[in-house]
Order: sequence, then structure tokens, then C-alpha cells
Amino acid sequence: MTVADHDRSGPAWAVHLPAGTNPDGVDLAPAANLTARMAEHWRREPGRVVLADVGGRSLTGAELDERTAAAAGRFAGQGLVAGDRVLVSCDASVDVAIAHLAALRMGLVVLPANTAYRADELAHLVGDADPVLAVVDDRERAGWLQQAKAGLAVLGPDLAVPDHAVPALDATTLTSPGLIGYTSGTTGRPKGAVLSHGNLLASAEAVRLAWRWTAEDRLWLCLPLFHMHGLGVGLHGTLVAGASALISPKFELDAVLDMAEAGRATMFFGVPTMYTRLAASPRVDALARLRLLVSGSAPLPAELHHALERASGAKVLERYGMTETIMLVSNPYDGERRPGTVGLPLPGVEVRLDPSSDEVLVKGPNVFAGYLGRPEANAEAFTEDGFFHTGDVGRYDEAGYLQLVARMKELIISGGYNVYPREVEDALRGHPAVIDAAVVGVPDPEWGEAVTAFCETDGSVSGETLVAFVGDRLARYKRPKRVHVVDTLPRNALGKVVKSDLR
Ligand code: MLC
Ligand code: AMP
Repeated sequence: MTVADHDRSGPAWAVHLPAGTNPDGVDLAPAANLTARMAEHWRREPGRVVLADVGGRSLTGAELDERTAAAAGRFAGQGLVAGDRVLVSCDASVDVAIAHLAALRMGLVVLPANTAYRADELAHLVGDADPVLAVVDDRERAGWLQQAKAGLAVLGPDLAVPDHAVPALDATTLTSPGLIGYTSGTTGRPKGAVLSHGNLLASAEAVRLAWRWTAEDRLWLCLPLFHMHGLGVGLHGTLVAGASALISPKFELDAVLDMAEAGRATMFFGVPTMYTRLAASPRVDALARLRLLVSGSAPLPAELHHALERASGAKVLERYGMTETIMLVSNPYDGERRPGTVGLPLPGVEVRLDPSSDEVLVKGPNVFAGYLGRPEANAEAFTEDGFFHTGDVGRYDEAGYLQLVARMKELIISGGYNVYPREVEDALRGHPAVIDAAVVGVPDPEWGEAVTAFCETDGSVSGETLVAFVGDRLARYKRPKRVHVVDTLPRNALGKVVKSDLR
């Protein structure tokens, strides 16, 4: 069976659209670009609060319109013009949301960068995408960026430079690039997935419809704003729905439960590690007060889904997405939410399983057109008829819901963050005492998968030293949770390490 439901009369559209909606009337690109769609809401209801933070600051639509216009003026005053690239690496805040939206409004292309990245990881992004300015909230990272590109202009998230004439706003087209999300795809060093305004808008519209997201909703947004989950779904989804978000720079268990108990939000989005921690709290029943809890970025174990439901009555809605495609497949809002599945294709998304490998192949207005400057990778990333290879292996269950059963790509997902074994292995091999290294993901109750390393050494180094060594070179979440020093790594006849034996 295929649930390739681009066909508007098919079951996927029917399950995701509100009752009575005519699928033929649904337009996933209902504006000239992403921010034009947001600005329609700000003009229609200028007094409605749209962004707030945990410190008590809040902005109405009119204020956000004005603040993002002023911020665009400041970018213009630094000499930036539409098409220029801006690297943004900041903890989530109202200020960074303003800077991000201002950049999009004037046609700049945003490169979000994890705040945990260290010098090498940032230098790779700078070398690959050549930003003209960086918005960074930390001196050390600012220094690394300027080492990577001499003379790179760096501003803090408050953009503390003089005001300047506001450039043309919301004037880009749907095909204009808006974001470049770095991800390793199936192999190699991170590549920049170029997402257009049309991709970003189509995905935000699809989840707005599917999750019945309205202006009355308030999202508790404690995901980072440098990955798709927090940015493309959390922030963009909120503003495309004309709704509001309460931004917190960090996931804090008690803060989430206090918010839920007090009814300060209607929605919460999280990665499975967050739900694991919530499920362990005696106050977890507070979650039932929220209208919608969404999980994604990594598999939500069916037992965790059931445990949350037993303890709180809430049925978490699991969905599936990627940097290159934003949101793809979701359990339904109104229909049955099936634990252990990611649901049915979202409106506009076509899903097909490769007949020989069961790889999930996808197509739709949300799917990116290619990686920045990588013709060979792009040739491999798409089928002849334009479907993108996700690198995830799927099957359909008896109800036609998609289950993700394996990954073809060598990817470890730890707490919702991606870790590529190659990168950690290369860092370990950089230690003079390491002869060879192999890194695998080991099932872990907290992180989903724990980065675990096996090293052949000359006997002069301990596992702890190697953990610290990697921690200085790569983002801390990539550090192995365990390093096993071994005499020899298991190898096959060709000399290749057999990772399945290590797991
Ligand atoms: C933090 N640490 C991690 C980690 N996060 N280790 C492994 N994996 C992780 N994900 C480590 C830190 O390095 C530190 O170690 C220690 O844990 C405490 O750090 P912390 O910052 O206080 O941790 P905490 O706040 O508890 O972070 C856990 C978390 C966070 C789950 C809240 O990881 C998180 O926000 N994850 C969400 C990631 C996300 O947004 N993914 C979306 C990708 S988009 P030490 O030793 O240095 O003290 C995508 C597409 C899609 O995938 O479908 O959505
Ligand atoms: P990223 O490179 O951060 O975009 O990660 C995308 C990958 O996260 C996907 O290819 C999947 O492997 C994984 N992923 C996202 N959502 C889910 C989910 N609900 N269940 C299982 N894996 C998921």
C-alpha cells in the first residue's frame, strides 16, 4: 500500500484538514513570501500579543511589525542588501526572533548555527556559505567567527547599531532563499540545505491546518531557534497562524509544568528527551491542560507515549520532519494518534517508499531544491522524478500510518540533536595516542541514543582524557557519553570496522 497522498481526495488530506474544508480550496502559498503572510496578521490585529518571553516582555503585532522594520533598517545601515547571508547563533530570545524576521523581511538569507558549535564547526559554515554579517550572543563564538573570516561584521542580538532608512520589506518571491540549514544529509561534512520562502511557508501552512493552530493559541517555545523544530515549526508556525509564542531560552522541567498548571500556554513542542523528563515528574498530569503536545526530531518510544497518557491523559502527537524538508508526516489532530508511528503525509507532501530499500522518498512544496554549491550531492539526493532521499527507512502499518524503522544514513540522534559518527571519529583520531576510532549510537533511556566511542590506542591515554579532548573540539553534546579503549576494533575481511558488532 502507498499513502502517496498528493492527491487531494486521498485519505491523508482528509485526515489532516478540519471537517468541512474543501481540499481544492487549500492554498499552501497564500502570500508572496513567508513574512508577507505574517505581516497580514500584524496589520489585521495590531493589538494582539504575538511574542513574549519568560522575563515578562511582550510585543503586539504592530510592535513586531515596527521592530522588525527598524531592525531591517539597521542591517541595511551595515551595508546589507537582499540576497546577502547572515549567520545567526544565539540562544532563543525575543531579540533574536526580531533579528531573524527582519533579515527575512528584507530578503537576507539566514544561516542558523547551534550555540554549542566550537571554532571548527563555525569555520566550516563560514567557509561554506560566506556570510557577510553574524548575529552572535557570545564573545568567544564571535572571536571564532572573526578568525574564520577576517573583518566579518558581528552584532549582538539587540543589533546595537544606528538606525537607518528601512529597505523594501516583504518583497521577495516564493522561490527566493530564506534559510540555509546545515545538516550532513546522508554522509560527509555538513551541507547547507537552501530553503526558499515557499518551502518555509508551505510547511508552516500545512501544520497550521493540520494542528488546528489558531490566533487563540499560545506556544511554550523552549526549543532552540537554530534548528527546524524551534524555528521552522515553532516560530514560523506561530506567526503564520497569527498566534503567539512564549519564548524561553532553555527547557526547564518545572517551568513547563508551572506554565501548564497555570494555563499560560495552549501548546508545547518538544523532543523525546524532554518528554522522558516530563513523564518522570509527579506533576506530569498538568500537561493535560494543554490543547496540543507535539513530539518530533527523534523517535518517541511507544512506551513513553503510553506512560504519558496513563499519567496525564494527554496523547502526544508525533510528527516527522527534516532540515531539508521541514515537516513531512504527522499523526492527525482529530483522528487516531498511533504510538510508534509518525502518521500520514501532511497536506501537499507526497511520500513513497523505494521499492528495493524501503527508503522514504518525499516530494512537495516544502522540500528544498538542493544543497548550497554541491552539484554531486544534489544529483544523488533526488530521484529522476524529483523525490528527495530522506535516508530514513519506513513501512506502513495496518492502518496506513508511516513507521520509521531504521536509518540508512550514519546518524546518531541524541536528545534531538544530530551527531555524525564520522565527525567524532575524526576528532578522536586527532589525538596522538589514538590509532583508530569507531563511534556508534547506543540505545539510551535519557538521550534516545548515546554517542559511544571505541578507540584503539597506544595504551597511553584514558577514555576520560579522550572525552575531554573531543569536548574541546566539537559541540559538547557530540562528546561521547562513553569511550571504550579496546585492543582491536572488530573488522571484516576488507578491514572495515563492523559497527553492528560494537552496538
Ligand atoms: C545537552 N547535552 C546533551 C544534549 N543536550 N548531550 C547529548 N545530547 C543532547 N541533546 C549535554 C550538555 O553538553 C551538557 O553536558 C549537559 O548535557 C547539560 O547541558 P544542558 O544544556 O543543561 O542540557 P539540557 O538543557 O538538559 O538539554 C537537553 C535538551 C536539549 C533535550 C533540552 O538537548 C535540547 O534542547 N534538545 C533539542 C534539540 C532540537 O531542537 N532538535 C531539533 C532539530 S530539528 P556537559 O557534560 O557539558 O555538562 C530536526 C527536524 C525535526 O531534527 O524533525 O524536528
Ligand atoms: P535533521 O537533520 O536534524 O533535520 O534530522 C532529521 C532526521 O530526524 C530525520 O531524517 C529522521 O531520521 C529524524 N526524525 C525526525 N522526526 C522523527 C520522528 N518523529 N521519529 C523518528 N525520527 C525522526
